[in-house]
Parts: sequence; structure tokens; C-alpha cells
Amino acid sequence: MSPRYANLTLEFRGLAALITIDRPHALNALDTATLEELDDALSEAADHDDIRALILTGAGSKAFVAGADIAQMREFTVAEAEDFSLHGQSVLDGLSGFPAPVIAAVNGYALGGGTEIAVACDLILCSANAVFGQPEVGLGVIPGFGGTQRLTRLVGPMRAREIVFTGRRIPAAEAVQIGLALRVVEGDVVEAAMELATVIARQGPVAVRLAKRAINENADAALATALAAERTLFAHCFATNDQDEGMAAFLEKRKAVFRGA
Ligand code: DAK
Repeated sequence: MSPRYANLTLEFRGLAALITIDRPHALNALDTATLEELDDALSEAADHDDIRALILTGAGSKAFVAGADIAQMREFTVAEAEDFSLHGQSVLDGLSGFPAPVIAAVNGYALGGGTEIAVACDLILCSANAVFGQPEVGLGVIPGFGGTQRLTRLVGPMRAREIVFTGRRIPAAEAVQIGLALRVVEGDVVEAAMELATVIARQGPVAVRLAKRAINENADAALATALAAERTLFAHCFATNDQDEGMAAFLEKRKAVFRGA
């Protein structure tokens, strides 16, 4: 365990950072302390300019994240619930706004806040035993970390309503079928995420970061506004050494050596 964190680990493996939520006694459920640590770990990882992808997973093989911590939430006042939701939403904004792509490696239960945290990532890989779902209404609350919003944008309003109104569990294969996950992985899902990160790491680093911004920052914009943003980011690429190197390497029939600048 990294000495700096009690509820997660942050490791750097080559050009990828790996955050593992680690609260085995609560199946990696998120309490306030864990959200704070996740916030700090994201900042620490983002400070490494050479990081090309971030992978988020849960410790053990049973759970990714079993939701927000029900034992903590039970005693919330209305004001505390709003603070907790604001805190959770802001940490999840940090995932979606993390400079490099974020891959969720979902290795078991991803319920409630677990599905919400996965959906705030850019790409979701899952193991065959992964289970998604938004069971909050069964606890007398609604999803509070963006689940009524990001999930809806990902799978569409009708499917999101059914998932949220019934609280039913969604197995891995169905999650892929409805666009809630990218693919089911045979074998170790973190290793598969690492392989995906390696492929991403071979691309022009600045271009990948700008592409993420073009997609994530404009998901809700009108098409004309989003296209204008894409234009600006595309043009910005031409101020980078990576563009010069990438195109020169193609024309010279050699492998590009990107500097990430
Ligand atoms: N919180 C706290 N502890 C949890 C937990 C959770 N979400 N999930 C599991 N645990 C704990 C269990 O209490 C148990 O503890 P001990 O009894 O050993 O002390 C231990 O982890 C092992 O769990 P089980 O014994 O239940 O294990 P099983 O294999 O039988 O079942 C399970 C695994 C994942 C199906 C089950 O544990 C389960 O259903 N867990 C709860 C899943 C869930 O309902 N998740 C959604 C939580 S609600 C909001 C902000 C945020 C949210 C909502 C509103 N606002 C402020 C507006 C988000 C809400 C949620 O995420």
C-alpha cells in the first residue's frame, strides 16, 4: 500500500498510472475518505506529464466498487447528502477531465457509485464476472454521482430509466451489448487495460489528449459549437512537434518518435 493512501494504491507502470481502490471489508465501496484520496491520487498522476493513460480498478476479484458506502450514507442529513454528492460528482469530473485517457478495468461488482465511476472513465473493459447496476432506488435514494446523467448519455434515456427504476443487475455481456462497456476480457482485466494503454501510448501524446478534450468537453454542445471546438484543437496540433514528427515519419517510412510536445 502506498504510504500516502490508506484506501487505494497508486502505481506507475511504464507510461500508465494504475489506481486500485482497496477497501476489501466493504467491497471497495466509496466513503468520503476514499473519495478524497482518489482526488489526490488523480492530481498526483496528472502531475506526471509522461503518463499516457490511467487505469482504475478495484482490489481483489470480487468487486470493482460496490457503490457509495451505505454505512456512512445512512446517517446523512440533507445537507451532508448534498455535500457528498457534490464531492463525488467533482471527483468523477476529475476522471472525465483527467488529461490522458482513463480506462476502467471492472473486475466484479460495479454497483451504484461503482457503475457511476466506471461511466465517468473514457473506456470500460470488464471481466466476465463483472456486474453493473444502479440499485439506489432500492435503498430509497437516487444515484448521486452522475448516474442519472452520464449513464443516460451513454446508453440512452429509455435504457437508463429501466436500469435506474428497477435497480436490476446487468451482467458483463449485456453491458457490452447496450454500450455500457467496451468489451468483456478473458483473463486479467488489468493486464488487458495495460495492453490497451500501451497501444494508446504509441500514438501522438498531445493528439490523444486533445482528442479526449474534443470528445469529452463537447459531448453536450450543439454540433456547430462542437465542430468549432474540434477545429481549434485540430489547428492547435500544428503548433506541436508531435505533428511535425508524426507526418515526417510517415513520409520517410519510419516509426515516429513522439516527444509529447
Ligand atoms: N457500502 C458499504 N458496505 C458494503 C457495500 C456498500 N456499498 N457493499 C458491500 N459492503 C460490505 C457488506 O456490508 C459486507 O460487510 P460485512 O457484513 O462483511 O461487514 C461486505 O461488504 C461483503 O458484502 P456482502 O456480504 O453483502 O457480499 P455478497 O457477496 O453477499 O454481496 C454485493 C455482494 C455487492 C451484491 C452486496 O454486498 C451488495 O449488494 N452491496 C451493496 C451494493 C449497492 O447497493 N450499491 C449501491 C450503493 S448506493 C448520493 C450520492 C451517491 C449515491 C447516491 C446518492 N447523493 C448524496 C444524492 C450513490 C449511492 C450508491 O452507490
